[in-house]
Amino acid sequence: MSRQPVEHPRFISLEGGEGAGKTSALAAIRDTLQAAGHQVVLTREPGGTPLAERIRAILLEPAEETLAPEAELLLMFAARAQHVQRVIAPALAGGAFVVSDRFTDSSYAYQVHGRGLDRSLVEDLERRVVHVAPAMTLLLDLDVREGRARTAGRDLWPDRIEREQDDFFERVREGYRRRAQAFPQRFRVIDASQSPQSVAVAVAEAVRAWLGAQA
Ligand code: Z5A
Repeated sequence: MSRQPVEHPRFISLEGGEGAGKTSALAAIRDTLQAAGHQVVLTREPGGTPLAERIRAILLEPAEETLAPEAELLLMFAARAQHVQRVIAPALAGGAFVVSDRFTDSSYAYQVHGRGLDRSLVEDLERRVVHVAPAMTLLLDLDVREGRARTAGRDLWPDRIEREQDDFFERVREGYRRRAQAFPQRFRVIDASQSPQSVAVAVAEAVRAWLGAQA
């Protein structure tokens, strides 16, 4: 069935490039929602269910055989279909807030802008497979080199996507910025070059303001 994904009022996604600081931002979102009395389910993509985590391993483990961009996209959506049906939709139906570390915007940023795949292919998969969208997306925006410098010490064995060159990640960043411009109601862009504490404060303020506007 093909239909536009519907924004769910308790669904939040977090996006950004490598090293943007999603880990502490996620904690700030969770803490803010819990402080307001809400039940929160934190999850991530690709992954979020045992089977989807196995697909994540295929996607991220470096392999001799090059993964075709189309295969990469379809694996992202295979994991997403499983994630939506097994975790996200049941949690939303049960009244919880769902906070996903990455969602469909990642596929537009990485597979459309980064890899150069046709946007209509992703739009079609989104309409046919996903059917749900976040009502708020926090984008941690950061200079590509700064982000990569942050993770350089940690990633002794960079994953398959982290092995891409800077120009790939520049296209990804530009892709995110264009999505934020195209969907200003949904996106909140956070300057991720600030200290972790300042990013956490900015994230918490954005979530509180959003909750206030919804009430
Ligand atoms: N992907 C895709 O292509 N298509 C899709 O549809 C989806 C995903 C869903 C896996 O995602 C990959 O999948 C990802 C996109 C692709 N590929 N890449 N590259 P992931 O989210 O698991 O991977 P990631 O983005 O590479 O995660 P990351 O590098 O760990 O980023 P992060 O979570 O934002 O970083 P962090 O762990 O919070 O922080 C990284 C380091 O920076 C750490 O040492 C921190 O202490 C430090 N840090 C954090 N914040 C700061 C500040 N403010 N100042 C200084 N240092 C900081």
